[in-house]
Amino acid sequence: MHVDLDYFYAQCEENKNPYVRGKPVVVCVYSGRTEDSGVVSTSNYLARKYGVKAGIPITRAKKLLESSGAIFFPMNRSLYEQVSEGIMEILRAHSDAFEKVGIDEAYLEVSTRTNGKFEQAENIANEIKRQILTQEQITCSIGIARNKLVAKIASDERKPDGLTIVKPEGVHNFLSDLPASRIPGVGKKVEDKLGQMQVKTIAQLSTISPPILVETFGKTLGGYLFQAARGEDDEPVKEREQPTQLSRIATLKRNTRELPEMLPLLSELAIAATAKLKEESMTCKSVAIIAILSDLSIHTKSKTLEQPTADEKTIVNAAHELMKEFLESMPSAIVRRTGVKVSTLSKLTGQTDISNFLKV
Ligand code: TTP
Ligand code: CA
Repeated sequence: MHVDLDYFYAQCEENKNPYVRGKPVVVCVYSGRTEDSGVVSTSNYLARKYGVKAGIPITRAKKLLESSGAIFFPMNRSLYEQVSEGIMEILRAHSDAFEKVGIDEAYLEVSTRTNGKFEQAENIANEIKRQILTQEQITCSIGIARNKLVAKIASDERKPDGLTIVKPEGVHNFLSDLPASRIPGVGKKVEDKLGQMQVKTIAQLSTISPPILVETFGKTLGGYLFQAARGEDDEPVKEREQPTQLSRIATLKRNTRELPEMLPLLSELAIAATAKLKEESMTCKSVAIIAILSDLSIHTKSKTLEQPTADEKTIVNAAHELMKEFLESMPSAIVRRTGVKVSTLSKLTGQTDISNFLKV
């Protein structure tokens, strides 16, 4: 089973700001250079009717939506992460094995609990939809098939609030008329190359011989396309391994050893690392700063916290303190890039822990 949340960031904003319902909603990543510079992260389906979708410049979105009453939100990643976390808990509870592949997407192995019966999988899918809607007011689209590839293509078939079941005997029919671009991993570049080979649909792709695919796309991608066109995929649903450390690193606007000049970026990185930690439902016991100097030498300085935490303030303060100590210990250091690393991670388990954790 592949579950994909519908227009996810925009749906979170609709729930948080009910006054926007019925209007085009656009979630933006502002770059901060000028008032409207940046790109669209996602939009609700109404905004998409005006041609506004992920990746287009905000200025263009504003033109397309002129006098439509559209509402623009800056990206609020920690809100989306909290909503996602609640949903992932629901999904995990309905699976034999669970693989989260992004903030709004996951694969669920349900073969054992359904005895391989698609009807039972359908019941589970409906129950999942009901629980996500009740608990988080979010709709999702689900695909069910005998492997991850077809399940993923299926979840994208009827959006929003879709449920598409492709039984093994129906795979061929299901895939045949779909554009080859519906195969995960087939982006603009591959699509263009296929176009030059007169390949538009998956059925047409399945007529191309392996040597030609390998010659055109290389062994890995060529081999993948050959199998994908036939709906073949034997990747298991993999429980993701827990990370043991997380870091965020970025380049300063200019090389410096002035602490006040570094603090905004350092805070931003600490906040981003904390957000990731929360997304993974983890805490850290150690915090480190990374300093890459103008001569490109790499230095780190770390400290152990009194107790495991996922508290943003604690982690930001620790990073500030460490950078101050580092600069004092290296009087000639001129910093070019800086980073924050959290380590000695542990997983928060159980519902009570997680709800406590969200209050942090
Ligand atoms: P998607 O699942 O691609 O898109 P979506 O959930 O907004 O819409 P759909 O109903 O078609 O599934 O991406 C999930 C989230 O990831 C999305 O809400 C915002 C974010 N995102 C970006 O920030 N930039 C991007 O270019 C894309 C594609 C997504
Ligand atoms: Ca989605």
